[in-house]
Parts: sequence; structure tokens; C-alpha cells
Amino acid sequence: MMDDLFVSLRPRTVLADGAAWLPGFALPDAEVLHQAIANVSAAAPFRHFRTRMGPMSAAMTSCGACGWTADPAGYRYSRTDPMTDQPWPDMPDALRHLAARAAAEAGYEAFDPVSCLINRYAPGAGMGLHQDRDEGYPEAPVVSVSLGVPARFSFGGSGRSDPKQIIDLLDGDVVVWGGASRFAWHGVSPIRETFHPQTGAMRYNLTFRAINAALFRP
Ligand SMILES: O=C(O)CCC(=O)C(=O)O
Repeated sequence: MMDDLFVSLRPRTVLADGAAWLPGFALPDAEVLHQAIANVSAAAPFRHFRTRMGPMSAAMTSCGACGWTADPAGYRYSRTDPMTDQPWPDMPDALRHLAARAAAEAGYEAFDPVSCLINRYAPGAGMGLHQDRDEGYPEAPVVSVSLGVPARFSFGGSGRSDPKQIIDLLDGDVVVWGGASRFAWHGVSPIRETFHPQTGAMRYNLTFRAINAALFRP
């Protein structure tokens, strides 16, 4: 009841051509999402990838046919987890269906993600401004699901210095960007120290992507 009231106070918002913010969209699936995160991270543990710039502040894991990895040589999507040399855990159907429903709600029918990157942010962790441009599938949107403590999300245009909208993403919020916004610059400010009953001090974010299979590496 309170959830319904809260969601109705934060209406669905078009952020830009092709981009939508769906407050609370994933709340009904929260239990399933938390269980999926626990199952995936039991098989493919969260880790802080080391890039040329040093360790990333968000811990990451993936599920699906390919996962996102980084090392000092660069970023890529790989079929196997470099930590275990095993394929990434399967993407649970409930996650795939949630992502497809959110995409459809934002106007993208038949979204079929093959990769789900799961980020875990402790207080102080964030993600610098970037574009998602290595997927080789510009016609498919990115679907991003927030869980746990709030995050300040910056969403700009396809030019790095374009003006940014700053939105506070809460538990269960979903942002979808595709079409004219597919290459929008976006980032997450350092997470503030606060508390959520299901995640403690943590924020989780799941990003679903369709990726051109020709770009998968072993
Ligand atoms: O955590 C978020 O809200 C965004 C995550 C993100 O931008 C990414 O994984 O590329």
C-alpha cells in the first residue's frame, strides 16, 4: 500500500528521446532478484576488476551467455568468467522476463538480453561517466534495475559534455535507454552511507544488454 502510494508520487518519466525512468517497476520482483543475485554470486563471486586506472570501486559479477570483464588491457564481453574459467551462470528466466517487460514498457518490444552485469556498490563506490558502446547491437536498449540504497544517477546525451539530468534512483527503479539515447553518457555518484532493510548499506544494479554474438570472446 505504502509502496503503491510512493510509486504514484514518482510517475514514469521520459528522460530523453528513447529513454524512460520507471520508478518502482521492479519492486514486485525484489525477492526473486535478491535470490538470483545470491545464486549468481555463489557461482561467480563479486570481484573488483582492476583496470589501468586501478581497482573499480563497484564489485561486479555477471550472468547470461556472456559477462562483462575488465583488466589493465581493456574491457570486453567474455563467455567465461576469468576468475573460474567456467561459463557465467545462466540468466534466470525471471530476470530475463523482467528486463523484457521493462523494455516493452519503454517502447522496446522483443528485447532479448544475453548478458546481465550485476554491480554491487558499498558506501563511497560509484561509476564514472561512460557510454555503453561495446555491445555491437545499437538497436537494442540497455535496461538498468536498481535495488537497495538510493543512488544519484547522471544521465546526459551522446556528447560527453551534454547537459546531464540528475535523478535519485530508489529500490526497484528501472531506467531504459535506447534509440536516440542508446549512447547517452551516464554515471553514478559515490553512494551515501545509509541503510536498506534487504541490502544493508549496499546498492545493487543489474544491467541487461543484447550483445552481438560475434563479439563474444572465450
Ligand atoms: O549502477 C547504475 O545505475 C549504472 C550502471 C552502469 O552504468 C553500467 O553498468 O554500465
